[in-house]
Amino acid sequence: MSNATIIDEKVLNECLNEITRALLQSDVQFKLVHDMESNIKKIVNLDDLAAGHNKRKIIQQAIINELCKMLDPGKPSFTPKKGKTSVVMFVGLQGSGKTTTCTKYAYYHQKKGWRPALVCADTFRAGAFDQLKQNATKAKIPFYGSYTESDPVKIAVEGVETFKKENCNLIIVDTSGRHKQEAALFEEMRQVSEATKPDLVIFVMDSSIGQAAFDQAQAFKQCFSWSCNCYQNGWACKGRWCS
Ligand SMILES: Nc1nc2c(ncn2[C@@H]2O[C@H](COP(=O)(O)OP(=O)(O)OP(=O)(O)O)[C@@H](O)[C@H]2O)c(=O)[nH]1
Ligand SMILES: [Mg+2]
Repeated sequence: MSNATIIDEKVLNECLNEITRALLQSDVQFKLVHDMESNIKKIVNLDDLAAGHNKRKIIQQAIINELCKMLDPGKPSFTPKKGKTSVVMFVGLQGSGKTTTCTKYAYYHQKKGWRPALVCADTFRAGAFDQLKQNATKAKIPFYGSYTESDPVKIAVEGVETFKKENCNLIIVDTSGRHKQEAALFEEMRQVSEATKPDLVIFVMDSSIGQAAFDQAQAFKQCFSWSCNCYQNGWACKGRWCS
């Protein structure tokens, strides 16, 4: 577009095609890309623009707005409340970055004046507690976990209670993962969340998984929002199949 002398329909279409192709190649959902393209075309009406208008700038702004809209959930992000203890639980498949992100989240809030603490409710993977301990020690954040207890729900509850007594106002519960979406993992997440009543559940995933993020996020979300607890073929039913 920078090289074109006249900005017309053809130049705009070429520009949008290039953006569309890049997004589709990066595995962005077709509907999102299609909606973005038609919204930009609706906003940028080249025929109605008077000669004095800077068409390049108008197109550029419309594109930026639409790209940002794709990532905007439309509501403010969660912030812990002053004078209250918030519990935040991290979930995700194995190796998705939960433990690392828990520490970053705690560190970020510590710098902002909160009193965070980390609870290791991962009893599934060997070395999980040592990993959280190392991260927490480095970031100077109190932590709770056990080398011997095998019940994640018990550890989570004990950890939350301990830190509530110690006046921590942001208790972060790290949980275990599995290499795929498994009934056992969802059941464990449901139990930990029922026992600790988190104010926020954060789903962690690798940004390179593309559209699979949608199915994974939805599968985890169903652990927390439906009432039926049975599993069918490894999937949480959550009222979808049972009466
Ligand atoms: N490049 C990159 N690597 C990351 C990031 N977050 C975590 N990792 C790495 O990914 C690997 C797994 O991270 P963990 O935080 O242990 O993941 P997890 O979800 O807690 O894993 P499990 O507890 O086994 O389920 C580690 O080697 C991390 O160093 C990130 O944002 N970028
Ligand atoms: Mg972990």
